[in-house]
Amino acid sequence: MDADLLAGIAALRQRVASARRLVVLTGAGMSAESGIPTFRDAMTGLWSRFDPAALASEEGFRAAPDRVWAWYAERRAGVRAARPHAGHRALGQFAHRHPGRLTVVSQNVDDLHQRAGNLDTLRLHGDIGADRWLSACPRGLGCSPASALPGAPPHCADCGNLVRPGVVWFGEALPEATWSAAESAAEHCALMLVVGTSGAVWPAAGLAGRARRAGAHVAVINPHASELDDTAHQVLAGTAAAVLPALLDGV
Ligand code: BV8
Repeated sequence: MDADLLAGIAALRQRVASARRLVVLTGAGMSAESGIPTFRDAMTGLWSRFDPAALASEEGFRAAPDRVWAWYAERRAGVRAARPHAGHRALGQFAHRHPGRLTVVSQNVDDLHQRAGNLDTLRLHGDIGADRWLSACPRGLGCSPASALPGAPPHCADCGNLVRPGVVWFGEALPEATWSAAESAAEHCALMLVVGTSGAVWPAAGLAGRARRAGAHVAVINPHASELDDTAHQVLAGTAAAVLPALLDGV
């Protein structure tokens, strides 16, 4: 790590030690060092190969259910094969040492934070491991899954309703209780760490500004420039797996 980054970490460690409440807002970059591709990183980003609107939206799913289902099946396999890295573990151990002081708010749909010990992570965009019915059952009796054809999403034997991934797609509202808990955490924290997000997706990206306006010190941790750098008081140009342990371990 270069001298600037080390100095930035040393200064921020003081704030971590004194912050009664700390929020860590994470994005796809938090999972990158666990081998899960980010959305926008030019070389590996999923969206550099796919059109997000076509895949991560209800319209896209209705238009091509098998293609979208296959994309999620591939990503689910990647999440199952991934392991939390030292940055996830640093957050889980911090929460264990300081019960009630840390709130992890994640845009990620994987379960790496939970597997590292942050069981109460607020997952704004849902859970890629969960399934739910695409529509309410038209008969109001509850759908009965038929045996799925290979590569196709499961469907209801009676009404044809499709099963979809339990994630929040573009144009869909975030889960209300999770979102309001995230807003409240942002407004009542002394320090917000924004880790591994481009700040491109709303309303999640707005949490950083909300924390700053409420008086929190906001620090971005990202090896590249992001749309939230101007909102932050401090930008640490490093990766999640390297910076978080240096910042949190021993505090
Ligand atoms: C909604 C789940 C309304 C699916 C995802 C203003 C306000 C409100 C909405 C909007 C708005 N402006 C525009 C919108 C619409 C839209 C939106 O934000 N569009 C964008 C593209 C402009 N928002 C929505 O549609 C949201 N819904 O607003 O609904 C509503 C209200 C009421 C009733 C009905 C409707 C829903 C958005 C959620 C979409 N779902 N995911 C799935 O995963 O398949 S979003 C998707 O993007 C992921 O969740 C991802 O986490 C998220 C954000 O991306 P990032 O996490 O930032 O990832 P990215 O690749 O961009 O960046 C990675 C970063 O990591 C980079 O900066 C990189 O440098 C860094 N990095 C790389 N390696 C490392 C690293 N950092 C640290 N360490 C490393 N090693």
